[in-house]
Amino acid sequence: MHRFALLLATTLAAVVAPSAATAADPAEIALTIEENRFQPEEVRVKAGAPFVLVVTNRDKTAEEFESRELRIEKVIPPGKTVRLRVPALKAGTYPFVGEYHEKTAQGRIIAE
Ligand SMILES: [Cu+2]
Repeated sequence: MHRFALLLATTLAAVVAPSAATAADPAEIALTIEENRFQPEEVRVKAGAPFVLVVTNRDKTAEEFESRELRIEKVIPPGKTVRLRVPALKAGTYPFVGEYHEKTAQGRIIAE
């Protein structure tokens, strides 16, 4: 049976203080884990620019965000949000999974 509740994940622009003269903070990309799936399952980012994945686990069990390609492995407790800094990526596709529910929790980052 298909779930059709699509939560629109918002890409939050980093808030930069008006006086900040340095380069903008890295973009923040929101990812939600719900019913052991990522939403969205596909994220597009600019190649060559670091960013921050802001991952919220709405499930009642822990999940582990894991990507061999990104060299990230991080447990996200139930109900918590974790910020994962991702360095600039070369153009390409970088799969990730929720290791505790690998059959359903699958996604990818596409750097272009
Ligand atoms: Cu793991």
